[in-house]
Amino acid sequence: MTLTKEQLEHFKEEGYVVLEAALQDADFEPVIKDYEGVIDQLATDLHAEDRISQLYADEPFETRLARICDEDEATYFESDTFLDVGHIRGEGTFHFMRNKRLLDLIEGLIGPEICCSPMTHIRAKLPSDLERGRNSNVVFWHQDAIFFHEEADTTFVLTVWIPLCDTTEENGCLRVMPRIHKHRTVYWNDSLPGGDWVSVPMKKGDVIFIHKLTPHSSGTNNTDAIRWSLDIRYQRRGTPTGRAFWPSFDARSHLSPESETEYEEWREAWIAALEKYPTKVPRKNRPEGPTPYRGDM
Ligand SMILES: O=C(O)CCC(=O)C(=O)O
Ligand SMILES: [Fe+2]
Repeated sequence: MTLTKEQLEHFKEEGYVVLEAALQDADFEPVIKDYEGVIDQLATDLHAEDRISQLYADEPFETRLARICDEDEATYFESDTFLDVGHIRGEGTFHFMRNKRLLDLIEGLIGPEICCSPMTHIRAKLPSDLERGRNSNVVFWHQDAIFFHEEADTTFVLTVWIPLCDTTEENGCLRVMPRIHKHRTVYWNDSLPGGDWVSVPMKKGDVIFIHKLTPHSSGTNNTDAIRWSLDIRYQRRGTPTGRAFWPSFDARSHLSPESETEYEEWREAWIAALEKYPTKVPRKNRPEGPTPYRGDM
């Protein structure tokens, strides 16, 4: 399936587009299997250290980590880092980033030469518990354009946000400000103007494409299950990712199919990169207020 004319038009006009039922349960299985394995190992380790009273082995993917975190505060606050895609380097997750259905849709905006950015995250938005000062993965309004280093300022980077469960206002679904991308402005720091926004509840299987100038956010998770999601960024092969210190990979190439990256290569590249740069290298010369965007749209 490719992007329809209407979907393309919606993206150009509104700065985002939701693609309903773009993926099937089987597409997610490799990712979920990777992370079920990670959480199982975590439970075993924490139980051995007496940090949790049981393994919660009967809990499904949607809740197991949340029950572990009910008992272990440190895991609640550290889950972001230790689960992240470059840290886990799961084979199923790698193959998901090259999922044919996904890339066919992305091709509609990027073209057939597709690079996958190292700015890829899995988010376990854990149940919020404000009384205990817990509020996992609440994301304030921002454009993704502010997260790249200068060399990618004119690159078109597409954010592909994919829920691994149904998302609702109650569990902290995504929210977007439509049409702000048309300002062609990057709003650094807190310079983003207020504006009308919409909640974007999504079903598992739906995918949203977000322009890097489209402000988005998400609130608290007021359920007792996890709002799992992936956010992956794609761009034309050969354009700078703005994260040169971490590995990008060629997800699809018609021109030189031999350049398409294999799993082992990607995994080794992450191991080497994290040894050198365990944390993100901050951007130099970060502008203070709004700046004009002169890049590709
Ligand atoms: O997952 C969220 O709540 C927000 C994620 C986000 O800001 C992004 O994917 O760029
Ligand atoms: Fe974002």
